[in-house]
Amino acid sequence: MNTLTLHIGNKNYSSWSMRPWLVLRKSELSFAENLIQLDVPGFKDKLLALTDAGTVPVLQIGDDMLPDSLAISDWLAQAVPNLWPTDPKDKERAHRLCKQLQDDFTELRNHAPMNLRRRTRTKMPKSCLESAVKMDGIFSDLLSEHDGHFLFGNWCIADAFATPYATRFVSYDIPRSHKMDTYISELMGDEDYLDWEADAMVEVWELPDTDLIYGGRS
Ligand SMILES: N[C@@H](CCC(=O)N[C@@H](CS)C(=O)NCC(=O)O)C(=O)O
Repeated sequence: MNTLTLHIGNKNYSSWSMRPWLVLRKSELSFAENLIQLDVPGFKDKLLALTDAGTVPVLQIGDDMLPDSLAISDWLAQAVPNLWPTDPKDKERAHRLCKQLQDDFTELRNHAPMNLRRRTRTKMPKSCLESAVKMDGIFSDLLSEHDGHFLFGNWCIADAFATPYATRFVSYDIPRSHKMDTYISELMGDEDYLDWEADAMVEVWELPDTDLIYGGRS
């Protein structure tokens, strides 16, 4: 197998980067990581030097560059078994859910940006809370339908895609069902997640616009 390097953004803020990083950890493939500090002068040029997408994450496979968290996860699932559910219907549903987690829930994403160091109890806007309720419903139904602690029973790529959202519920103290809360604790107690979080906690870079959203540090 070619050498793998995952190019990522700041661990405190880059929700997109966290997903394939978790998938890579679960794949047990060895990989290097290259962190590019986001939103500082010259950062976009560095991203565009990797791929035309101009975004992270990017998986470097030998000399090839693969952008997009879901494309990277799909590539890894081809290389390593069991990263998607084994049941074909569940596999298809898990894939569709990942796409939805990429494209939908805009209100939740915009009003509650991932910020692992953040803890606030400020009341969030109605549209954000509605988006959260919708996600809680989808996740709770899947958890009820499957045995095990994860959306489709065993851990799969959909759980990696859910993890940055889990942190938002905690950072912004967003109301949730008991089932959702238990699931969030599972994701945020995961040893690979905790390694990522530990790195985020000691990062020195701050994005004031994100840190100050909804009342600043509290
Ligand atoms: N659909 C892409 C989105 C990636 C994305 O938007 N990444 C953000 C980092 S969290 C980024 O690179 N932002 C820099 C920019 O857009 O200039 C994926 O799933 O990887």
